[in-house]
Amino acid sequence: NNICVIGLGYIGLPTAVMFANSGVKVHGVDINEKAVNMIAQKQLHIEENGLQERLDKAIDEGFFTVSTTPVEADTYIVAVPSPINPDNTANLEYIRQATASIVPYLKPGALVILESTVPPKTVENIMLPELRKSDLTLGEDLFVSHSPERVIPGKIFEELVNNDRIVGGITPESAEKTKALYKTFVQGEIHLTDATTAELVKVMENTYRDVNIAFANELAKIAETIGVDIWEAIRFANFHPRVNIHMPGPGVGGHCIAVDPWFLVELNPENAEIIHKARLTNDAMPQFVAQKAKNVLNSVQIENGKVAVLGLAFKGDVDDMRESPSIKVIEALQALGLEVKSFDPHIKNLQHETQQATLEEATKDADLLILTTDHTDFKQLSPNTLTTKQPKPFVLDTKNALDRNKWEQAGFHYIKLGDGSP
Ligand code: SAJ
Repeated sequence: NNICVIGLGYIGLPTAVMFANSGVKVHGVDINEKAVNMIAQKQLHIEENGLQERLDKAIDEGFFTVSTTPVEADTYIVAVPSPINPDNTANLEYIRQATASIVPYLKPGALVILESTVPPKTVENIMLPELRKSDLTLGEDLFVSHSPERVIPGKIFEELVNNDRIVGGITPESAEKTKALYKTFVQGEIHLTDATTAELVKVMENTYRDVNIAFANELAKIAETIGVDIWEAIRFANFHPRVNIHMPGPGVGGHCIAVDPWFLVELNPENAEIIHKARLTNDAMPQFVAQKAKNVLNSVQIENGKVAVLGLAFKGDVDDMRESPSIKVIEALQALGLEVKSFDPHIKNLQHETQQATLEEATKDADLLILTTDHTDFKQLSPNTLTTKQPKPFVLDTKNALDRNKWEQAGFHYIKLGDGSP
């Protein structure tokens, strides 16, 4: 058995090297020539714990090759992006093109697996019409399934092995064949169903999280009006055995949780009411945070203040800025007339125009610091090593990530999202 993986991003590359490290011959394909060249030289174009060692091993042992076009293989795994358009409808062109690209190489008995998260019915309505253009017969000598990835960036390798998987086939045999393949390294349970159910399950999981975070953000705003620390309140509520409230924050980023709920809104707008409202609530958080910063500065008569935004990545300890709330916080602060500098130790190569400053440059003239990403580096930062402007600057913690005492002792005025401060 050998595998051709289409799409070498955050999911495709780790999955490819996992199979290769388990002794399966893998060929990886990406349309991004630069990424392909880098990978061929054992260089990473993405950051993920444990990826470098595993890629080195896969290539050194001769189990992993890469190119920009597909090759003949027994199994194809499609892991390409499924983003949303500016009008929040799904863009399935990459899925369609990736599927079309493998059709000329399909042999009798081939298995095609979709890993990308997609709106329910994508396998049926987008992939199968392309696959029917081959000489093979679906369900007879061409097997197709959806095996959505469920791994969290930062812990991808741990979760690839240990998480349960949901595998949905266009026929039971398609699902069985997929399960047998993933058993190579998956230690979690592999649950079998049909393709459309698997598509819905995956989108539901991320939507659950988005709605729950929107609920937490709503509670944070309510708590502020009555001077209660929402983080403490949520911690207490979650001692209840049937309560699991998520955490508030500056918004929801990443390419999954801020995207997938829109698939359900597009599918059935009349019934996706809470889902839609939750999306809008989370999308409004950057503006809320920026306005809170502005109000704090106004309360001490600072008009056109200087703000340092700490964190550009969409969440802690990753290097990924896709849909990052930090970028939207920066834009909202600028629209309110504030001058912004930003710093993120995980973002290299000036991936964004706002990433211009070092920590020192960003903070030395700042009237207010905003922590938007809970990187470990920020949690461990000693604030007394920072040169600060006088009178004492504010630090607005939107992730409950900083130690209040430490920052107050270093001469900052500490405030937190959702704790009733001004
Ligand atoms: N966030 C909050 N409050 C929380 C948790 C997260 O504001 O309590 C924010 C984060 O700061 C971030 C965003 O939500 O901006 C999303 O982060 P995340 O850690 O919740 O999720 P992702 O996007 O890194 O990964 C999710 C995971 N899905 C679920 O946990 C249901 C992962 O398992 C999926 O594989 C991944 O989406 C995906 O690829 O679909």
